[in-house]
Amino acid sequence: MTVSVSAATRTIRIGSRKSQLALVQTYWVQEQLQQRFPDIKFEVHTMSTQGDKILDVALAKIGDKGLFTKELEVGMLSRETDIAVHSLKDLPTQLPEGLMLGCVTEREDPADAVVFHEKNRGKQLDTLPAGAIIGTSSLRRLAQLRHHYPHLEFKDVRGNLNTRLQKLDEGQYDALILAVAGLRRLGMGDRIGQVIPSDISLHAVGQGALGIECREGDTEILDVIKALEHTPTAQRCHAERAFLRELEGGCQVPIGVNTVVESDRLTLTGMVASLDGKRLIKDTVAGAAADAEQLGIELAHKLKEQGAQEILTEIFAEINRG
Ligand code: DPM
Repeated sequence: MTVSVSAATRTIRIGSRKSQLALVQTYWVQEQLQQRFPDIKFEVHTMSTQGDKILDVALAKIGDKGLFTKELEVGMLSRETDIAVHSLKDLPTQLPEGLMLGCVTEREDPADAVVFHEKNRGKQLDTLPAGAIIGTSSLRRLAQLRHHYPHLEFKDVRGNLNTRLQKLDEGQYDALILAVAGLRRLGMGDRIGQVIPSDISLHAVGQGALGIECREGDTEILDVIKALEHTPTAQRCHAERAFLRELEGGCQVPIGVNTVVESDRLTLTGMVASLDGKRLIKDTVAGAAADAEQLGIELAHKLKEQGAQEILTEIFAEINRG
């Protein structure tokens, strides 16, 4: 691909969070771009986000509006940086005015994984003893796993991956639920004891993909980052994000998805669950991959017709109360 680059674009500044996972992801993007555009200088600028600072409050209670992304967005709007690399699942579906999702990279396995405490080696979720404590602060994971494994107990866990694994190893939990993608990117894929199949737990919208955000109208920069776009992943993620947006769910609600693109045809499955896991509404739509967003909207309407809105309204009330 040839992209003409003006003098002003000779340096592109990339905003990133400082966590180990964020940096691994950002350096990967930097390296991929550098290989394709040797004449441009790509600089990484790190920043702390609200989500990195508030570590003692359950995620669901601090709201979801760009907890891990806002400071990076301010950086782009004030022209301190030009682009930002995010775990796509942390990027809200509504972006601030003036910014856009410019690129979606190829997805890692989007599934969730179980990491077991050493004493539970060889076990799986269904063979853990009754009352075993599972660490997660994802309402999505909580609701679906409660639905399938009523014998398990769930406890909040916060902090970065290393902190969480340390708490597990210290014996505070019997097992943790974490994204396969994050563990693999940090070279800790060998700690995965079980990959949870999609018929048990649907993954989060955008899980396993990176999203590169940029300013609207910066066409040269957009052309540069588009070089890393993976079309089938982008189609899947645009369908998933349209589904979430249409349900008006933030990232901290029990909403899960699974998408497949094959021969330009996209199949999207989505679910909304109550926190106790007792009610779970799930359905599937399929159509042309080029109509990804439309399919996401269609699925949201299907779930609303089956009572998804009531479940979400209850959950928002519950979160705000407690
Ligand atoms: C969001 C959720 C979690 C992260 C909620 C969810 C997990 C929180 C938890 C929106 N962001 O998944 O239902 O379990 O306490 C996050 C991770 C990654 C990106 C870590 C993880 C890495 C994987 C990826 C945190 N954001 O989910 O284990 O790139 O998708």
